[in-house]
Amino acid sequence: MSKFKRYTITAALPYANGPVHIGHLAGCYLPADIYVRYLRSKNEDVKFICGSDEHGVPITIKAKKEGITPQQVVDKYHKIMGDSFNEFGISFDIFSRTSSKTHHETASGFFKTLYDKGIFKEEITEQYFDETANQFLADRYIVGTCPKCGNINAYGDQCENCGSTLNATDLINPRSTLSGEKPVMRKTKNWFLPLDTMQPQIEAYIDSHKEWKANVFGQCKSWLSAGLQPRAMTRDLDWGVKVPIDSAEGKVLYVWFDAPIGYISATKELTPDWEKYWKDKETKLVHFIGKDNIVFHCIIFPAMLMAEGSYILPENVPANEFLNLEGDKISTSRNWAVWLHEYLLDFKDKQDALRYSLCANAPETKDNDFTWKDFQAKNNNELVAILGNFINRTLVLTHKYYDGKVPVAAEYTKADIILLEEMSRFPAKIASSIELYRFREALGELMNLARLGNKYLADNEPWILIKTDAVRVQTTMNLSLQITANLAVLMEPFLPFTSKKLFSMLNLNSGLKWNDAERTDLLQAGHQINPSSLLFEKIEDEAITAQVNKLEASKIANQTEADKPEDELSLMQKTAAPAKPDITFEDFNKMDVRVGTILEAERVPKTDKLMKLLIDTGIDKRTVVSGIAAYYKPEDIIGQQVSILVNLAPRKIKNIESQGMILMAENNAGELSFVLPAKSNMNNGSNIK
Ligand code: B3M
Ligand code: ZN
Repeated sequence: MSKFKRYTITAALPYANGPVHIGHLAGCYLPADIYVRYLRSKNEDVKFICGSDEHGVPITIKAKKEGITPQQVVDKYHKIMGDSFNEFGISFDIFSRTSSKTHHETASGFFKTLYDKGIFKEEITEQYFDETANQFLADRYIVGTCPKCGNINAYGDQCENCGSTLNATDLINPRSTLSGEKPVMRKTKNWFLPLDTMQPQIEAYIDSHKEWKANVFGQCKSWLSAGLQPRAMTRDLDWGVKVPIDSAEGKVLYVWFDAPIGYISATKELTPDWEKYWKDKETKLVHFIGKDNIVFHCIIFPAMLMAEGSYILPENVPANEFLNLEGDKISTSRNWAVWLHEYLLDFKDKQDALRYSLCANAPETKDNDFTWKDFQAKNNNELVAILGNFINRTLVLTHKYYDGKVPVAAEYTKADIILLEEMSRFPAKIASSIELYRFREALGELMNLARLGNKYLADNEPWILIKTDAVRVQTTMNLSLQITANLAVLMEPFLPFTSKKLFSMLNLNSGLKWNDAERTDLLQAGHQINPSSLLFEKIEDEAITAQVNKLEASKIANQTEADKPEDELSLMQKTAAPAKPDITFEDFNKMDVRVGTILEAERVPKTDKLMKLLIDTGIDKRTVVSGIAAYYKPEDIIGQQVSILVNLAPRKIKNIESQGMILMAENNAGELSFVLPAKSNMNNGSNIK
């Protein structure tokens, strides 16, 4: 298949501070699992590595909140996560944890190697310190305004709004999340990875991977062009892997130093042969992650591996974007999530329905939205009506006409020969999409094979022909059964539970592999199949309404929450974002802003936010796509005056050319309002300056 002899596939180590939700699944665990199951089916040598990330501030913050120790937090969530992944069919070869002895030894050994090689810059710097809590404030212990995008709730290590990696000292207006107080500066010694001096090597590495997904490559390039900065690999905290040098009393490794080494320690725990999977150039190392982890996997971890010197580097990092839920960002603190362990209780034995809908809707190239209605539609209109329907008809007719024995195919018609050819092309088609990490496309092809089967049955109508041409029906049913057998093989990575059931109904060896599906005779004439049952059940409205109500309840609880006296953080939300850097009058003058009037308005189909507007600008009439649909109804804004930037270069949005931009005011809650002239006698085309 490629120049590689074996594969090391990792999925991001989830923080053991909460259960798994559908955003995690769609972001990395499901695509990783599909990829690995496919590789196994291709008989590749593969190790699928994961475990829980048990260090770092997210854990200690959670412990404080729940009034238990960090160890109790990680024990609790390591188990919940591991069990639910397992029940959902995420087929890790190991789900380890970073509190393990092997991990502590491996991570501290790795640090020591870099230290002994003189890689780190040892520096005394001023770091934020909370005098009330008597503690240094690293990473998530501190929030403040992001210097890049103005988000007022950026963390000390990362801004979740714009994705920038930050140092705590970059934050404007910092606040301790422990006491809410303004921290003071205090001197402390830390060890820095000199990403600045390593930039040329890192840049060469990234540039050798132009095949990476555009979102991943693009993010890397933008960090590189901003210029890499040295980054502290140690922290003044007490929870984590102790820094293995004498002068580092009371310090631990930065969680993003130890966590990726967790992949290595887990492999060590899995197999004594672990070095093959990490040090042999013929091993392909692929990290599946969500987009907020890109910099750590594409820049910082490779830099650590380069500095160490004996390891291979990640060959690909196919990060996904985010999955939203019912139009809103998934949020643990607001309980706006579909929790996997709850899904597994509410939808017994329906793992594949969720696997299907998350894969069909995976946020591969942009953020996507999960809605319960869409989940129901995907199950009922696709799994039941296309895939299930084809297989069910085939199996039922086989039992009815032939007592469950595969009939002999008689003579092939021209149409049969075309069908056989088409069938045999599916394994390669699906494989090539999977190998390019295009799992939605791959799943779409799998469904096309079922569609092909449905069409074949509809064209040949065996249920009518049985009365007049029984011999012809034998051939039709034989071929339909062959398609069914191929589906059982090819669906395994996506729908492993259904595949298993189907293999057993077909009384077929589930050890069949991917390339077997290139054949069109997996079921021999005379082979006895087992009694069949429905592979998928319809999901009724009641089940969906119950889930929607559950979310509604979270929303109401959050609103009541909002009525409570404001805490420090929400007060900060009321403050305006800081001003952007100065521009010259010439810069300003480049913008041509006019008064215009909305002539027509309609929602852009299949989007929540977008509206297509026709605007009279006084100069011309033009189309503008604007993200206002959540705040205005089309019928309410026809005739509305607006301010419009008319010399913004046209750009395509959802395939519509947008020629300009409507200026909107946005408050801290994200609500939008038109910005209009205060007098009514401003004709279209009036300059705004
Ligand atoms: N625990 C971050 C996260 O869950 C982190 C991933 C570590 S992968 C080495 O978003
Ligand atoms: Zn930001």
